[in-house]
Amino acid sequence: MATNRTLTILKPDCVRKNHVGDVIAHIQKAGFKIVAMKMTRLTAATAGGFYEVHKERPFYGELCAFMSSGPCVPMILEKENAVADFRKLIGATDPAEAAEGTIRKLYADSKGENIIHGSDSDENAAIESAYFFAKSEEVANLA
Ligand code: DGI
Repeated sequence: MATNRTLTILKPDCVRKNHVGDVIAHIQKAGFKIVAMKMTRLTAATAGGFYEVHKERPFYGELCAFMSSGPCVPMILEKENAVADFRKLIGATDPAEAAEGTIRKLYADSKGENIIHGSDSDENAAIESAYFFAKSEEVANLA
């Protein structure tokens, strides 16, 4: 299986609840390497651009308000089969439906405030990574 990358965001609820360290430890124990990381506060417009695919959905306004409600921690992660394995690690969108032991099951409160994002395809991982990071901010060689 090929090594590839995924984009995650530890969302504002994760930062507010002081779970950044716990969630990063969980991610690293699962074998993901951090290729890029920062803490930033999104504007509603930047959050809206990131979730543009959902702009016709009824929860879009709420989602943009939540994602810009405080600082968040975007990261690019690398591992074999990163996109699929990371989606499995974080669990279903609604924490009530997420499998036991997943990050959303352990730390999230609701479907709207579900602590963490994970890209859903290699193509989106590349687009989303470029949304947050310049190439010069990615560590080229993790060894
Ligand atoms: O890829 P996911 O984050 O698991 O889920 P998604 O792409 O379907 O939705 C993106 C985010 O939008 C999700 O993490 C939280 C938010 N969202 C999705 N469905 C709902 C929602 N927010 C609210 N308030 N209500 C929803 O039904």
